[in-house]
Amino acid sequence: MNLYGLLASRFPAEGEAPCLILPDGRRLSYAELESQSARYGALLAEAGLAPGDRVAAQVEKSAEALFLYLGCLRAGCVFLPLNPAYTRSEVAFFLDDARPGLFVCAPERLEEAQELAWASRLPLVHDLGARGEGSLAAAAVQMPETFATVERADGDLASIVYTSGTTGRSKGAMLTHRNLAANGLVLHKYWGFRPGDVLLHMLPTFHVHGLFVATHCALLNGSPMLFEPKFDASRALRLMQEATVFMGVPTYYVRLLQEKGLTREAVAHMRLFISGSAPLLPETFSAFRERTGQTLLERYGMTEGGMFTSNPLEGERRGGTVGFPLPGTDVRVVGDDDAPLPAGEIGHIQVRGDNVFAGYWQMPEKTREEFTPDGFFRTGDMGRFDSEGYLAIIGRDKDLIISGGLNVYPKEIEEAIDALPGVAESAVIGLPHPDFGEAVTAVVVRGREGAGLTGEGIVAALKGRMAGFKVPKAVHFVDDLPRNAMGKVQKNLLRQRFSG
Ligand code: MLC
Ligand code: AMP
Repeated sequence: MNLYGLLASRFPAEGEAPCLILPDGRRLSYAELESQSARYGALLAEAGLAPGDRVAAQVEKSAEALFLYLGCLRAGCVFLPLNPAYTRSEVAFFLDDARPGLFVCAPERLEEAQELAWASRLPLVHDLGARGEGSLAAAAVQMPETFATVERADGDLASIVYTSGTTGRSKGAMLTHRNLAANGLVLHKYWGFRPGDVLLHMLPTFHVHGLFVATHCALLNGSPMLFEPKFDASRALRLMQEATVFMGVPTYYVRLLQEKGLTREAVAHMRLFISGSAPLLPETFSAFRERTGQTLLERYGMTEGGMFTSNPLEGERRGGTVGFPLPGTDVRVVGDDDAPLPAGEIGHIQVRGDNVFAGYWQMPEKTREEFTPDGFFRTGDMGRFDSEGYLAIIGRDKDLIISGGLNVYPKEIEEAIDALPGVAESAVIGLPHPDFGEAVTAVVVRGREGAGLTGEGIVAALKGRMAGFKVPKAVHFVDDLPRNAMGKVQKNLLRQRFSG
């Protein structure tokens, strides 16, 4: 079934029920969500986009951006969200790889978008601003308020979300209508969504966490969302007076804890705080409980399949763990031979289920490598089940840094640094950071012409070439990189040397 059809089947009978409550005071009802998403669906169809065609959107979070996502589902198109922080060259790669039938950009980047579209021979560009301005919304207004949602089979694609690749190039994770529906239904039930819930939505909508996990739960519940453009700790505290559920990455909780106003009284209206996308430090878990009397519910997931495990709503939410496999998801911890390990032993985490993605866009080889013969996806995370079935994430066997909930693949940054004049070689590592959890850190060896090279110079050279969250927060210089007998850089030694 079309995922939109499933969501709409849960919308409140009372069409005037609020769906989006925006910072400027606008309140958009579920009836408006239906009519607006119809307009966007009709616009895509009229523009000649067929089911299966991709729609790339690099836009700020807004009600209109959500209409576009839902309109895309309704027209059977495949939604491809892109972080607004991505630079021209990063976007060029995604457009070239996914070949969307429509690229929606921010108004201030329209000229750049048109150049990119021309270079990649894309047929259509529109712009959409944070306040709903731009040619896309202007065209949608002209469209009818009703649109027959296109039928889709379970295995048809609903979205492609790019995740960085270990080779430095991103891979597009193909998510089907079934993947998203299955995960949405399970989370809605597991986290006990109920009448009266109000979701405080401060996550970005270019990723799985904000776009699917948070939004689908609210829509399946017919609940209002306080739909905020970005996370702001003091504003979050104010809005929690009206909300019941909040979802965030650990950085949000670290920042909330810095607010003097975070007290039991301030969060008395809230019933549930969920954390994920990066490791939650035990001290954050404990401090939050001490200050608020509320226990964070930590869950674990990935772009390639939404959520895999969760701490329980009822029963003990155990700090330092990500809880139990969700209903419908098989989760196993295996050795190097893919054979399951007993509880207590550390191994590779693998997952299987209706939520697990259909593969990487146009990468059949890579897709095959990442699945076992019996259909489990290799997450690249290392973990251990305890005797009661709680899973703890122990580390990663992929070279990945997670900074403020955003993934950075060191290889991509190393390639960019190595290409700078005066650099012989580099290694990029993640070091503990009080706000972002991990901070991207570069360790650089100067080359023959590198006497004048400085950390500031390297940072300045990288800015503008890559999204800001990938740019190293610190640069250290060394004479040589430590290597093992195989010639591989020993990043653990660098982490030991430079942390603290
Ligand atoms: C922004 N900056 C970051 C950063 N975000 N640096 C490191 N890590 C980050 N995550 C940099 C900018 O480049 C800029 O640098 C400066 O910080 C200020 O930018 P900003 O946009 O004003 O920052 P801020 O609003 O404070 O954003 C930080 C943040 C945000 C943590 C609130 O990144 C965020 O909302 N992260 C959540 C991401 C997320 O949704 N992840 C889920 C992925 S899904 P300069 O130098 O230019 O000033 C997933 C699956 C799952 O992982 O399990 O959920
Ligand atoms: P992404 O590719 O952005 O979806 O990031 C997915 C990765 O985030 C996972 O493979 C994990 O490494 C990490 N992750 C998500 N949730 C958690 C969590 N609760 N604890 C530790 N790591 C997590």
